[in-house]
Amino acid sequence: MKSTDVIMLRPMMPLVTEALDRHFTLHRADPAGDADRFLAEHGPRARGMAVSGVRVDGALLDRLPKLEIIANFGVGYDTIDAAEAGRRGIVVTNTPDVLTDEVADLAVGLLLATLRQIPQVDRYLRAGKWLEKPYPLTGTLRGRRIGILGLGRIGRAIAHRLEAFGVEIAYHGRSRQADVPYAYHASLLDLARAVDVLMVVAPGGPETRGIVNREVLQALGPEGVLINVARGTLVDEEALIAALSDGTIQSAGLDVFADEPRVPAGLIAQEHAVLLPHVGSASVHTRTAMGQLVVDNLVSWFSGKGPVTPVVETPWPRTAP
Ligand code: 8YV
Repeated sequence: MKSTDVIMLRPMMPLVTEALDRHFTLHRADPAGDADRFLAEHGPRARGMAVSGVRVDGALLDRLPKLEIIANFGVGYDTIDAAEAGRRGIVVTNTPDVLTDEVADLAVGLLLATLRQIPQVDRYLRAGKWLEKPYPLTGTLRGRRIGILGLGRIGRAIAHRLEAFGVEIAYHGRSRQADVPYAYHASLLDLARAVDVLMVVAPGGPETRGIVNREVLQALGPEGVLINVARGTLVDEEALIAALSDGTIQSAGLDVFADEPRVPAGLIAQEHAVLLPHVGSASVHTRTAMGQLVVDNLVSWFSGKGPVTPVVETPWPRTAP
């Protein structure tokens, strides 16, 4: 395996880099260097690629004629054209399961932080304002109806946690799921009408771009709270800024943004919103497990044992087209 060429277009965590360096001939692009030259030099021989947040489309794949596998760091792989990879016989892998609990924990934490204004209350104390008067009373989770957009692995883990809080839970996704006790709504708009918290946990990509739009926010209503731990692209950020500014909804807790790490000034200006820098999976424990799964996928593949966690677009064993 050591003679197998693997490329890395952007820096990844040391665990991944060091392990890939041990197992393969790893070529790492210099972030300050000439990407085009790197691809011209190493692209023709690369059989494996480890990626994190790199856009992988047909034009890039054209430069990687020997590529067999793309190992993505992250469960979401909306930056990768996996269907195109599949057409070319390239396997794409992601890092499911190992981050489910971490992201679900963070989502619940973000919900509570948003409703009870935990960051704002902390800022209040530090500014010495408690000496003047108590912090004003906040909103609550009590009596809330929670709508989950995307009842996949993470959505289910969030719902499972929320059951313990004694709140009503409903969901919307591509299809009704027979094995859950939560109310299903066939459209996102119907779900938004039926709840006052919308938790976004669905995948990014062209199919879901901007689906949380002005109409959905209006349906959520003046008590409404939007929580997003999935991808910023699902939310029409301009519509959200307007909805937060004019009271169409009450508040938002966001871990993800459409153009990370750039966050619109219109969102930063919303004192009552809670904004996090995409940290859903960002604990040492979970990022280590994710990094290890990236390595395991590449090692397994080049040992002839197939991918560990292939994505649905590139199933393994391969199914006939
Ligand atoms: C990743 C994520 O850590 O898994 C995902 O889809 O969004 C995060 O958990 C992130 O993509 C890596 O930067």
